[in-house]
Amino acid sequence: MKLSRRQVLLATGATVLPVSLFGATTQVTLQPRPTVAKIGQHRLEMLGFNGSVPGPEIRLRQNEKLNVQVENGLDDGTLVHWHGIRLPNAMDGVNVLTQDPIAPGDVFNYRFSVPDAGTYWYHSHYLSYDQVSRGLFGPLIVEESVPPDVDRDITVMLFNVLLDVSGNFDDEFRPEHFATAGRLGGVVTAFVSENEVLLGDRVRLRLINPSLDRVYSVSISGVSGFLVAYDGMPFARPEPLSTLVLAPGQRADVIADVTHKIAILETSGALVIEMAQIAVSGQRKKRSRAIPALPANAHPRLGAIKHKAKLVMQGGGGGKSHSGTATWAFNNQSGLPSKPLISASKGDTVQIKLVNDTSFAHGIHMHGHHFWEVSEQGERTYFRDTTLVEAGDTRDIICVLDNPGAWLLHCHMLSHQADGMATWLRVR
Ligand SMILES: [Cu+2]
Repeated sequence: MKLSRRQVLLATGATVLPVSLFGATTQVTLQPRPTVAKIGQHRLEMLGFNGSVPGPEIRLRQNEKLNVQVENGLDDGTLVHWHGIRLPNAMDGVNVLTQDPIAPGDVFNYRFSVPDAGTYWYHSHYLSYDQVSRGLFGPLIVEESVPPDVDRDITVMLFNVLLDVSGNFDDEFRPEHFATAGRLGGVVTAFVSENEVLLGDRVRLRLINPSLDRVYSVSISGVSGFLVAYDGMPFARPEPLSTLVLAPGQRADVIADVTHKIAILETSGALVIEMAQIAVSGQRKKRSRAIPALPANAHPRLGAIKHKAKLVMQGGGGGKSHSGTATWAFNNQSGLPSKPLISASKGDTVQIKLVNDTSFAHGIHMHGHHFWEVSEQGERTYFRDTTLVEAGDTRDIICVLDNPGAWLLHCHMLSHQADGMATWLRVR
């Protein structure tokens, strides 16, 4: 189900106003509740927003306002986080740092505007290792003021589930799920928002990895085109499309021309798994114009580096010992510390050295900001909100902390976060 701005406004009886004059508001209700969901060929008892996995696609234009009423239909508390959106801290949906959980039966209204165009997503951020793995996530699409010239705009969410011996959804977390690469399900699939295209169509594919722990190596057959953005943020120059590595939380935008039926393939293991197919139902004349870069989002202005910090990832199976109290730790501390990793003034530029001293990869996500990944040669490269640091690797990131509040910095392998990998940044 896709909720466009217009449909939502019509459904709520609101008036559509020109964005440039008043700034339109999109009103959405999200109700997390138990749901029977179709995952691959399986019908499974899970959780969903508004009865579906993924939850409804929320779509609005850059700089518009979003009002989301969350009505908790679960037996547990819940919270919703808007991954990658630069929003006021109080709307970030993080337990302890920004709000208390929404109790069963209670309602909470999230209100914020969306300053950056691109591909984002929303998900539960309370008991998230459990609630996200059960299906509480959905796409959040922010359209450019002038969208690129494409025939179809298709969302692709990569997901997997673990089944028990009876073929039901396996909701158990075992110690090895927390202490290794995570809880990786054998049913690997992709939810695509459209099932048919025409040969010659120019398509935008928005790939999102909402999975609990799994890193995908994705290749896309049947198209010829370019990679144009990571984590919502456009590249100055589109890059040739090759295999895409997406850690939990990460996104990639592709613009490409259809040359054959499309297959979304997972290629990280020995087996190639076809996660989804998009059929061809006819033909149109192919565009001759080159695929353009997306319009840039506003980047923060870099200053001299005011704070330098090191974040050492520790623990896990086969890992060295540390003095944290759980399986994993950051800087010898498991779970959210009382003091932030960095306490900055608004606008400070900071550098964080991410050191992976474990035997597993970690996808580190910063809330409320994007940051630059820095190459080994010391050059700023991609502007992202989640960075994958492989076992034994080190990566510097540089960030302008320009959004006041208390912001979580954590591993987005949510099994790792649940078992120790979280810290935070303070911006005053
Ligand atoms: Cu991790």
